[in-house]
Amino acid sequence: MNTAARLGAYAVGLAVVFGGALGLGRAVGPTPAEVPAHVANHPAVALAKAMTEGRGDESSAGHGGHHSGATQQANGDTPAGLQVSQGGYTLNPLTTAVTGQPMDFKFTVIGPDYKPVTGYEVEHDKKMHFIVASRDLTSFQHVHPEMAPDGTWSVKLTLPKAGAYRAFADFVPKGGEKLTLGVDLHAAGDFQPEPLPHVSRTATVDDYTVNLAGNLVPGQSSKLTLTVNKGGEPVTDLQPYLGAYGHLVALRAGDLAYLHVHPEDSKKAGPEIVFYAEVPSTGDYRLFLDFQHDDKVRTASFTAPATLADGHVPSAGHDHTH
Ligand SMILES: [Cu+2]
Repeated sequence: MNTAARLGAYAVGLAVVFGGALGLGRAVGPTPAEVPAHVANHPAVALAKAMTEGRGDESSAGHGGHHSGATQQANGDTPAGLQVSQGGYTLNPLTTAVTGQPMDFKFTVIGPDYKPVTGYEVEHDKKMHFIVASRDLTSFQHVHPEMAPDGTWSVKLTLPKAGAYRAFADFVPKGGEKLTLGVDLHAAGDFQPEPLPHVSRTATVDDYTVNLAGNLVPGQSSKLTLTVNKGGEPVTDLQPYLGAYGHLVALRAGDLAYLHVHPEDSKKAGPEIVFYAEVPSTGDYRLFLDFQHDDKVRTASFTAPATLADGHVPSAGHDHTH
């Protein structure tokens, strides 16, 4: 992006940053499309493309699990969740001593008037979606805090192990734009970092197997189809959860950029759940699907690399660049 375009992007400010993924997704359309010119011509993408020359099939890319690709931004938009303060709103944790024990985690969102925000729009049945993921992306929780009249949110939370976590508050302040603010939490104790789980199109949770079809393509609205099976049989009686048959959160490996993923409106209760995700860059993403069946919400997790439009995974350059 040249300087003028970059300034233009800043000028439209909120719309780009907060609504960018959806906006571009709509412009490009849900059906497979060519990489937009501004993306295709971006030096990082051109470089990534050049680096994929002679690249083998996807499975070889997935072989390494983590580090399957370089993280190169496809456009100038700032992904959500990377900032604790944005657009005049600040995520303010009130609970500072975080432990592995069950706790009542409290926070406020401070608004442009420096006071806790008390007015929120309802989105997906809730005023506040609170996501907590370990920084190594091996743990994920999606919970819904309750707000006191003074704007203090609280939620029962147990961090499963010691280490660093990222907490995301995903909300729409009354009269404002959709925002996702993020803050780090640190659970004391003996910390054993785990590598990013290997790239896989299959995830299991309890008796359920979920398959992932579709590729994440930087700068494009990418169709992802998740198919839920139980004991080898397709599940056709998924229960609506928060107004949809599934909710998908995508976090970028490396910085935990938070992706807004939009479900396709569907009256069909499975086995397929369709989403449109737009990733801002190449690199690996961790996808977390929440779905409800037999009155229980479960989470299926996948590691997926963002690919170029032809399905190739750009290489980080450590295995075959010469
Ligand atoms: Cu939620």
